[in-house]
Amino acid sequence: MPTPIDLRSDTVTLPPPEMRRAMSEAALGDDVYGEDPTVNALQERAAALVGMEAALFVPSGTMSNLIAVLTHCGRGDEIILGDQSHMFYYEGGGASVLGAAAMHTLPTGADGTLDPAAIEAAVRPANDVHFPSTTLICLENTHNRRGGMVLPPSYVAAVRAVADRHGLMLHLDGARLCNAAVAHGVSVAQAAGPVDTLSLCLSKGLAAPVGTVLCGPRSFIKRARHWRKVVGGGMRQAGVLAAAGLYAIDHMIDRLQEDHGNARYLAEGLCSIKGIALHQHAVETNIVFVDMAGTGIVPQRLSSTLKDAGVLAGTMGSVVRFVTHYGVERADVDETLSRVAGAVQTA
Ligand code: TLP
Repeated sequence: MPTPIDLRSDTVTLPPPEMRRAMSEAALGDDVYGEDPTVNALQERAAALVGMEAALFVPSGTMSNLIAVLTHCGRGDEIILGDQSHMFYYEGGGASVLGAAAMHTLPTGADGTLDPAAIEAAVRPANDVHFPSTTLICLENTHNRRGGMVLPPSYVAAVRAVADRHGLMLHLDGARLCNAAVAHGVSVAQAAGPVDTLSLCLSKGLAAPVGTVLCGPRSFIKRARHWRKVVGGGMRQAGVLAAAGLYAIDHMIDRLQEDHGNARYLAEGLCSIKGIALHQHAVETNIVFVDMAGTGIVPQRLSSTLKDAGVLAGTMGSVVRFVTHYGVERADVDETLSRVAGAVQTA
């Protein structure tokens, strides 16, 4: 049995040795009192990175998006977001279940965008007892279920204009915002565009073991701090984890380019195997969706067939997701291609 190559997600990344060292040497305090110097340093560093006033260190991307909703919305408010967004699709309906906000979904384009005109049309008329009141628009960059597509800043500006016309807040799920910045060769702040608040994950391609930063205006972060405590995200000597986040920001962003190159190379190789076709608009960052229907392997057996060949990937029917990340070298991609080709041939 060959050692499996794990391309299920960039969440599987392990911290590099220097990151572990930074964790073990971190200065610590009680962060619920606001006294952990390493957490405070990470929050300042993250806010500067995204060009915002303040940031809050939280355990996960899911919790960060939930806290954003709890802070922006009241009971019975409505959020406009994509039907393929992580916040709608993969977060257990938390915005509604725990946040008491309705989710008004719009079709997600192949490039991860929502049509600004459709967003505008979805805004509820004010002062009508029938309707929830629209308060928040959410975007996602890069877009997970759209194969890591990057939202152009001009698009975010168009959505900002809609938000401003109706007095709405704009939140960005920027779990992989650093991938977007590196792909377009711009700063992380530029990649974010004119949003009010954003979540940026440290534990995906940046390889920290845990953690997300919720960023926004100082007054918003002050209120978010309360909601973080309410949902149980107030951690104590969290500097052990924040040290990994600081290391991630300082050392792990530029190398994402390598993951993007590997993803393009992987996509080209996969598509040269008979029966495999690209299942996304373009490969812009580190996520690759292919459709393996043409191989004749029945969808129910796809995951186990690949696993038996030594490749771990995510399957959704005949569509398979591969994610490149820290710890996966070009040689591993070559090996993946030969294992997939072998699996397809013998199936
Ligand atoms: N995404 C995970 C799974 O949940 C699907 C993955 O393997 O890609 N926003 C986006 C855009 C994400 O892709 C994810 C994780 C999150 C938020 C949630 O982050 P965590 O796992 O830290 O709660």
